[in-house]
Amino acid sequence: MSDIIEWVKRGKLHFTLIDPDKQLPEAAGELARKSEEFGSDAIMIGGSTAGHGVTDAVTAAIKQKSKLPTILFPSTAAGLTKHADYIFWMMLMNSTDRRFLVGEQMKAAPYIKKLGIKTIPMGYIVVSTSKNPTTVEKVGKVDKILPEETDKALAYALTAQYYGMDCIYLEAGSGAEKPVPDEMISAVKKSINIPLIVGGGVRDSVAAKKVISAGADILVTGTIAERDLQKLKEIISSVK
Ligand code: 1GP
Repeated sequence: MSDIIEWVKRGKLHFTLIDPDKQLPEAAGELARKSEEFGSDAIMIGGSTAGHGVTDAVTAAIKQKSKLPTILFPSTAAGLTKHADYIFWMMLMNSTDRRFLVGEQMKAAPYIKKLGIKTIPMGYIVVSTSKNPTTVEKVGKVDKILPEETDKALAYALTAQYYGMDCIYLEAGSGAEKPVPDEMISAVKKSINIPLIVGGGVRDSVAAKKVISAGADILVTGTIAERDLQKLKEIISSVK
């Protein structure tokens, strides 16, 4: 069992996502320091295109400035680094591309063993809440889950749980127009018995509160952390 099961026993959590392609190492370190000061619980590191070089430099800088656990959230096997504490060992459950089900994982696995990074098995489910598809929808070639298709999201979440995943991530995609709907979050939370992470499109404390009240154990925010530190602070307070 991975550490995430223990972490959620502390209460509702907030994770800050840093995209190594959008932040220089020094700025990323500073953002991690601020996130820790505001009460965030972990730093996720990843992006749709981030490769080894930038991930390595950014993660090392984050480790220098913050004591928070670092969790890789890579889109491909290229986004690995020895500096991270953990990796979300993801299967993009609703991908139609073998690459995101087992292909990239197979490339990464031997390195994970060598580097000794702890894995957190995760069922990653991307929900289509935006008119214009988000990057993860396009890159991941998703079997679309529309906001009203709660049963479909639920079926994917249960599938992941029965595979033995330690958590589910219901994701609207970075920069999504709207977060995952409350009804979907509640329905998934009621049906699973592993931690539920929710992210994508949360830009203020009102939206954050809704996601947490609906049943998310962990809220992830990325874009707002890059744009507005005051908003990030308010979001983290509303989660706590
Ligand atoms: C991406 O859900 C996260 O996995 C973050 O999304 O950038 O919209 O906060 P935002």
